[in-house]
Parts: sequence; structure tokens; C-alpha cells
Amino acid sequence: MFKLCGFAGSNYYNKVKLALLEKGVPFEEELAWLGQTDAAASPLGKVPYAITEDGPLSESTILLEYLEDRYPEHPLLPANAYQAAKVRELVRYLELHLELTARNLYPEAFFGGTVSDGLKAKLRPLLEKYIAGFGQLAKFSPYVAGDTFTLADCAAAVHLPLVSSCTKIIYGEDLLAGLPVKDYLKRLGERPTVQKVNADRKINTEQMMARMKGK
Ligand SMILES: N[C@@H](CCC(=O)N[C@@H](CS)C(=O)NCC(=O)O)C(=O)O
Repeated sequence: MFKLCGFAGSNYYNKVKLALLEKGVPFEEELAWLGQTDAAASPLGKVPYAITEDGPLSESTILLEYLEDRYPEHPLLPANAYQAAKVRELVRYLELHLELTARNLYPEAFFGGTVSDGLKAKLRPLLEKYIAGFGQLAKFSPYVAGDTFTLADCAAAVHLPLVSSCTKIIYGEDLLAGLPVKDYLKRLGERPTVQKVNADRKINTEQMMARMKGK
């Protein structure tokens, strides 16, 4: 059986978990905090990674692609090559341009650290540019790639809330406010799969914070 390894406080982990739940693929979860990961499966020590029936595999989006190929029932990518590429394009914008840029601000936004004013000032125009680019591609009608729930929604469900709250905390304004993200996330939150991911995330995040305080 597909074993998803990592911890449910991780948005990358939850991107894969949401896809598994949406596809109805049976899976088990193995808790692995940072520093406790399987070096053979995740050479960079990152989560998530998976132990699949075919072998170990790392990188969240690669896991998504593997799941699509390995379990084609309940597809989360359109059959049409161009439409599928448009979904992948959204996933890339979300994880590479939005999440990875905003991530530089997380130490101060979420973990009690500080980020220099210089870095904050440098990242803001980048985030504004990337969010505008994403906004040009995203449809929100009602799903991020159009009328069907896809892998792009698995990515959007986990990346957009963090970008939104992190920019609110750091810049005093939600840089995603110009896009219909709030309504979109509310709609997604009505799905039992998203509710399950969010409930598990809350419990695990509390455990993670308690561990951090204990150290
Ligand atoms: N590109 C990776 C990023 C995963 C990632 O950065 N996960 C975080 C936890 S949310 C992590 O493992 N951080 C520890 C590290 O980067 O060393 C993926 O998509 O799976």
C-alpha cells in the first residue's frame, strides 16, 4: 500500500494527502518529523516522501504525478494534453513562484523568528508580480483551473492560505486580496477531503509547536 511519510502540519505533505483522498487511493501515513526522515527515501531530508509499492519516492509534485500515472481512476489531470499542461502550469506557479518566495518570510510570520526589513522589501514586489501572473492564469470557476477539481486545487488548497496569512502578518495586507481566493477556499473547505486534511493539520501543528517549545 502507498505509504505517505512526513507530518500533517506540512503543506507539501497535505498537497499529496489531498490528492490521495480525492482519488480514493488507499494509503497509510507514517509520522516522520524533520530530522527523523528516511535518508534513503528522502535524500534531502525533506517531507513528504513516500514508500510506494514500486519503491521510495520524494518531492510532492513528483508524488502527485506518480499517483496520476499509477492510479489512473479518478483522474486529477485532464486527458487533453494542453489542458493537463495548463493544470501543471498552475501547480508550478503556486509551488515555485508563490510558495517558495513567501516561504522566506515564514520564520517571522509563523515561527517566532525575524526577517530583515531589506528582505521583506525585496520580496514584496516579487510576490506582487508572481501573484498577478498567477491571477492571470487562475480561473476560480469554480476550481482553480476551471470547472473540474484537479491537481492544481490540491496545490492551491495548501499554498494559498499560507501565502495569504503570511503576507497579512508581514506586510499588514493580504497580497492575494485582489483575487477571489477567500471564496474559493471557502468552497474547497466544504469538501470532506479538505476538511479531513485541515483537521489533521490542526492536531499535528499543535504537536509540532509543543515539540518546538520543548526544545
Ligand atoms: N520541494 C519539496 C519541498 C518540501 C519541503 O520543503 N518540505 C518542508 C516541510 S513543509 C521540509 O521538508 N523542510 C525541511 C528542509 O527543507 O530541510 C516538495 O515539494 O516536496
